[in-house]
Formats: sequence, C-alpha cells, structure tokens
Amino acid sequence: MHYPLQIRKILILILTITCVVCLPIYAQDQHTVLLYTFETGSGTTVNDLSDYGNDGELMAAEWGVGKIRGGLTFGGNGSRAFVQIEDSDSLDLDEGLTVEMWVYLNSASTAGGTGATKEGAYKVGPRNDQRVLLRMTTSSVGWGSAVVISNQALALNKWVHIAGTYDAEAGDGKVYIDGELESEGSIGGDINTNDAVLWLGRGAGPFLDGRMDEVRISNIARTQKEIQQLMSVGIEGALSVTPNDKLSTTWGHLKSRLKM
Ligand SMILES: [Ca+2]
Ligand SMILES: [Ca+2]
Repeated sequence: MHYPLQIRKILILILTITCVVCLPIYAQDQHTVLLYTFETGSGTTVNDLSDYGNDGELMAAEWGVGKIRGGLTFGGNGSRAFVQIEDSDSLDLDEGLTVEMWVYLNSASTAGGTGATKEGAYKVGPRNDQRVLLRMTTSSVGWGSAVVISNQALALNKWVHIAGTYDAEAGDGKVYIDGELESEGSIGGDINTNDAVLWLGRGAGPFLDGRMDEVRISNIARTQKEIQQLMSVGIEGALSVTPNDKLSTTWGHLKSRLKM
C-alpha cells in the first residue's frame, strides 16, 4: 500500500508509541513487591524501593561490598546474621513468584535456602551442596515435596546470580543460575500464604556465609528474558529508565528523524 508521506509518518509514530508504552519496565512494576539495592550503607533498616514498603531490618548482617556498589555480608552459622522483613499481604505470593538475587558464597550452607525464606510458604536460595533450591508449600503439595533444585552447584568465592520462579496457573517451578535455566519441575497448586516473617540470608536452621546484593521479589513468574535484563543493567540501571523517559526520548528522536 502507498500512503502519502504525512500519513506514513503518523502511522510510524502511532506504531512506535504503542511499542514503547508496551515495553516491560524491568525492575519496578506492579508485580515487584520487594526491591533491595543495599545502598544505604548505615543504620539497621534496608530500604525497599518497590511501592509496597517492605523494608527490612538487619539482624547482625553488616553493610559491605556488593555486586554493584554496596551489599550485605553474612557470617554463617557462627554469627547467625540475617535480614528480617515483617509479613505483609504483598509478600503472600499465592499465584506465582520470582526471587532474584546476586550471592557470593564463602562456604556452602549447612542446609537449604539461605537466600530468601518465608518459612512454610516459599524459599529460594543456596543449599548445603551449593545447588540452588526452590521450595514451597502449595494447595497441592507439601513443604518437603514441592521442590526444584539446580543441576549445577554454585561456585564459591564468586558473585553468581540466582533466580527461582513459580507460576501457579502452569504449576511449573524453575531455577536459574546466571540467567540460564538450570532446572524445571511440575509442582501444581497455589502457594500457601501465612503470617511468617520473610528472611534473607537464612533458612529455619542454616545461615548464609557470604554476601548478597540486588534482591527483587515479584508476585508473578518472570520470564528468562526479564531475569537476564535485570542482571545485565542492575536495579538502578533499570529504575533510571521510566516509561515517560522512554516516551519522550523516542518522541524527540522520531520528530528529528521525520522532521516534524
Ligand atoms: Ca548494591
Ligand atoms: Ca501474610
């Protein structure tokens, strides 16, 4: 079809604006229920950058060097350090979840789930053989049985990115290491909701010996692409691009291209 130039310009513009508005906002959208960069560096409060106000409290965990600037350090079963986040409706992730974080292991954990743990509901984190564990209680499967474990073990003394996802509708759990799908399993059912606090850096028994940075928790199963995007640009990098920025940048670019 041959449209007059002005109409072609307008069509291109409408198409482009539609595409820009539909682009995912990687770090912060309505599905992001907890977002930690650990850049405060002092005090005992961890600021949540999500809209849900899920601030954490340092329980002997210390500010230190992270993957991107500041992070937290944890001293294993000796110091029993962790972060505690009070229960809230936004952390009851019945329909699905994604937990993403960078971890640096000094030594293997002594049991499962030293990443993020809401005991009796869900946990994602390193376990005793340095593999990554996703564990849940669902309406169909109990805490001990609803498990997906990575095939690979995490390297020690190195920053690695880990993620666990679950989609209640598909009933499918996935574990990623450095953005690559490591393991996948059918679980089924809605995730249990409860009144337990959320911990970072510990399970019911074991404590993380190492460091943590860049934690995002979401109430849906993120795609591999979304996980990789946040890994590559970081939380602050993703937050610096808002939909309005994208729109005005594209608008300006288009106007100059089309000489409007
Ligand atoms: Ca950081
Ligand atoms: Ca609750």
